Amino acid sequence: MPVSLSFRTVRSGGARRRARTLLVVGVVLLVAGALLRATPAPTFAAPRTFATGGGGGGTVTTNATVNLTDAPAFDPNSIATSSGASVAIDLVNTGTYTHTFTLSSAANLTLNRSWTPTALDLFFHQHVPWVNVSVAPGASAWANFTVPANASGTYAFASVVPYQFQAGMGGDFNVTSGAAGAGITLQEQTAASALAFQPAVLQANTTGYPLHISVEVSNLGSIGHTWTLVPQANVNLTSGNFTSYFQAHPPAATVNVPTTPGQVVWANFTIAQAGTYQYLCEIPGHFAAGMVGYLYVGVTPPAVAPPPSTAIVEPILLIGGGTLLGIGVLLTLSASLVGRFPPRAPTAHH
Ligand SMILES: [Cu+2]
Repeated sequence: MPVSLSFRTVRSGGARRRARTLLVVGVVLLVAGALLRATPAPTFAAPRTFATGGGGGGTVTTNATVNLTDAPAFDPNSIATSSGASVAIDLVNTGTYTHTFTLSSAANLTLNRSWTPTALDLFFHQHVPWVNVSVAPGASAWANFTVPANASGTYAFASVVPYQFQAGMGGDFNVTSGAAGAGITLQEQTAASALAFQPAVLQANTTGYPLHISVEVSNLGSIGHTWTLVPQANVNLTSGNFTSYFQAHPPAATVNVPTTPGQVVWANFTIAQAGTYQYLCEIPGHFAAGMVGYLYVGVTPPAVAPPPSTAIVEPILLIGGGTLLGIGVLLTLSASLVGRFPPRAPTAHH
């Protein structure tokens, strides 16, 4: 069960009406955004749809952007999702050649780069691809499809334009079996006036793995951020080593946090095992300034975890209260010694 999170907002009384209007506008934008996101229009090829067989948890979606370059290569060349997921991949051809995104339906069958273009075509005739989208130079297209419920393993994708795959334009589509865990949703925001995540602690309790998690991220301010999750449990990166770590271990999820108020972005990923998963902002300097947090999956956050906002407020209240109490005690003591409270001013003598 996801932990319920609340945010305390301080507003001046005069701004309350405007805040309420913004709230209504925000909700409307949120709903509109969700509807738009749910139905990305394919611009090139109709999506292939597969029956999921029902069952499982809520609808899990995987949204990804893949650049098709003239290297030739897919960037990124690895996509992670789960069985039964609704997948929407924005294919962006950044080059001057036509490229295809052709995704094998055969699990754990590696395509061989030494195959001729004819051999590659033959493979895709024998294993009808889940997706086969051709993208013209400078154009973009959607690959929309549902991963079959019984899918699991690595599915290769390639560009079938002759000699592009042979030159390196291939990648892996990794499907985690989603049979055990249902999906859960968490909310995350980046702060308005500080380099911080609110909250800096997220918690997901589950009894089954893999667990599909969707984190809805939005921005309380206008500075660009990323929400980037480490792929391994119990890894504690520093601002000095996270870049090199991610080069060796691609993030489990990374999204650019919108700077438009009310706009949200979803980070969807699958967690395979219990543990503590660190997340951070990749914008240079932000992690060092404090943009880091922890997602606790199936484990209880430690008492010394990065404190929520109330934990910061309480010590201040305690210190403030203690100070007032101390002043009161001193005044009472002085009053008992002088006999007046406050003591009579010297000029008041007759
Ligand atoms: Cu940031």
